[in-house]
Amino acid sequence: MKTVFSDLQLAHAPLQEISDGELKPAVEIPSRAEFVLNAVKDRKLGEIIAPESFAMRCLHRVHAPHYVSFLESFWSKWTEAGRTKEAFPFVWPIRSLRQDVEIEHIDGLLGRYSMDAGTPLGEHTFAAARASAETSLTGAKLLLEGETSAFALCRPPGHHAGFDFFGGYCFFNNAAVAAQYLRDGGMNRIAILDVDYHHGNGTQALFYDRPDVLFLSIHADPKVEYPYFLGFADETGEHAGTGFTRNWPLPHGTDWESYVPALEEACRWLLVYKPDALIVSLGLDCFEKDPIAGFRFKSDDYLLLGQRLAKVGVPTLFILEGGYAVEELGTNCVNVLDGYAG
Ligand code: OKP
Ligand code: ZN
Repeated sequence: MKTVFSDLQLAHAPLQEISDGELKPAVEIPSRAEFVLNAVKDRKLGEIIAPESFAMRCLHRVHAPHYVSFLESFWSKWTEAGRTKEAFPFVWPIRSLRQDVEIEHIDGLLGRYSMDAGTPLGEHTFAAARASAETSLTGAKLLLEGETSAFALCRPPGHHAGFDFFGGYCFFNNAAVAAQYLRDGGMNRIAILDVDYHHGNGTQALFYDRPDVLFLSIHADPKVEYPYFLGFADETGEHAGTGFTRNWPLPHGTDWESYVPALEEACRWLLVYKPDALIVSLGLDCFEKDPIAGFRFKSDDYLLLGQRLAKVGVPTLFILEGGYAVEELGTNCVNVLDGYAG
């Protein structure tokens, strides 16, 4: 299996994040990608290639052009306001505040285009996020060219990012951009299986009214876990997309054994839907030692996950999402890919 990776992605290097009422060391850090890359090399998974460049049009198929421009111009606006360090939003246009005003100040823009205060932005965030999206696009292109699997080593992750907002360490929705690219490349039905510990709210929302992209997600119950406001079992799609979203919220403490029934159900949906391609939003934060999550996967369980996904028998693009136990991240990630490749 080929791996796509760009070291431009390492340039986004947040120092701190707002978490648990404190400024804490950031967890979505460049070394995550380095650990995964080293494991890909050590375990001889296959060739590692750099992403191609893609027109902005590919991002605009999924994200509002004004949102993409906001990210592109963010650092110059931030520094014009006299700021020198990384940025966090702190005010949002929620219920009773106006959505229709034109915002000039960067602090207002940050609130307009974000879902949380937990996602730092810096000088190189746009460049890294763009490289991350191009990494997933290159992986998708490999499938269009006939590869039966590919691994997009993406960072920053994508599944929380929506049409016009960032959050949850995500800026461009890599899985959604790849799914749309596969559709535009002639594939008729795409399935996305999101196995990150957190619900992929951005991906779900982007395809909620569409039958051509099936979204399946197994994750921690949003009643007690981020992102709190989406990912419940009664969300099954709307309009033409009715029935093409499924969520399996699971309790804190879920281990592999109690995860398998949900995974089997998801695989049954894949069997019925018969997608031309499967995109796996591959978060590794169900791992027992993950510092921000509450499931109990062991490293070997990730081999089983890969083996199970191989049995689905559909061309598959793996896209890296979360996973913050950095020391074990490479092993866990490549266990899935190795399990898949057999
Ligand atoms: C991104 B991905 C913990 C704060 C957690 C947000 C988590 C984003 C997860 N105190 N903040 O889905 O792995
Ligand atoms: Zn996650």
